[in-house]
Amino acid sequence: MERSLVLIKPDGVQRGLMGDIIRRLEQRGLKLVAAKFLLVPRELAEKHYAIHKGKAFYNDLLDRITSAPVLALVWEGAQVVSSIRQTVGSTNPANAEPGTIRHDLGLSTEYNLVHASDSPENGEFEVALWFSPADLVSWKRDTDRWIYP
Ligand code: FUP
Repeated sequence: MERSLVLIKPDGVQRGLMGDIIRRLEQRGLKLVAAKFLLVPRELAEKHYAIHKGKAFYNDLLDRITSAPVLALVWEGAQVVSSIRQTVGSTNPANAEPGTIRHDLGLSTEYNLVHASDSPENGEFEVALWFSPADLVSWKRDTDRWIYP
């Protein structure tokens, strides 16, 4: 089953937007299977953003993600990665569609509120990086038959 790691980043936590962001994902019909509220160790941030190492914004990116708590979430379901990316919107909120999290709640790339896995492969990698297998809750959701055919 496909999984996506979503991080509500320090700006989302500081601005009190955790509930709003979770509500949008829940109302879409997505299913939560794990959650963890934490201060991100620098080493974890480096592994998470390894693909950006060497870029001009890399150090600032690490400074921001480690600056205050993050809420890490795992969502599971068919095509969950693309569904969440659609609900999250473009990296730069100025380019994000109205109705998306980044458009509706943010104004800058640096403070764009959330991270969401960008492929099923990265979803698996990131979930394994942030969570141990025992953290993932396997559960049957009674409303699934009203969401999926
Ligand atoms: P996304 O997958 O939409 O989160 O975007 P990227 O993986 O391209 O970028 C990861 C994070 O780096 C973004 F959320 C914001 C930050 N970033 C900058 O701060 N400056 C940039 O020029 C590009 C990205």
